[in-house]
Amino acid sequence: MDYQGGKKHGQLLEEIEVKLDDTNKDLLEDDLYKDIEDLGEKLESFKEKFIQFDKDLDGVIGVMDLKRAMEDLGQPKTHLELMKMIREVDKEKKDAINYKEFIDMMLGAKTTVLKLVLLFESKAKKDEGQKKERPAKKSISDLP
Ligand SMILES: [Ca+2]
Repeated sequence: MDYQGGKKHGQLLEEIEVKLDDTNKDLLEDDLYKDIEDLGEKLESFKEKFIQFDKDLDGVIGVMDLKRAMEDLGQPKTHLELMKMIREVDKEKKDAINYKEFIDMMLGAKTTVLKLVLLFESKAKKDEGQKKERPAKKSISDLP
């Protein structure tokens, strides 16, 4: 989260964490999810992932957020690919993924590209252990 330091960013981050914590609390009490093992821990990690992907911290993962997040992961995608990834998850058809949709995706049975990326990334992080490197692959095709 070293992307855009400064006071404003810190405040936004705090605000969104409070908001997502509230949603997590509601979800923990939701009958729909009561059978899921370690739900609290899972929701906590989903919250962190969501924030990692919501680059501008406005509460939804839009196409520009996803573009930057995928670049951070060293997996740049075309606009079309990004839109496809979002539309797989975006039930409200707003061309962005809100937190509830994100949770439904992570807990749901459906396999989406974004979910695969997240699962793969978690595993890669574990395998990587202490080593911390930020892939910064950019190419001419990524220019707007
Ligand atoms: Ca956003």
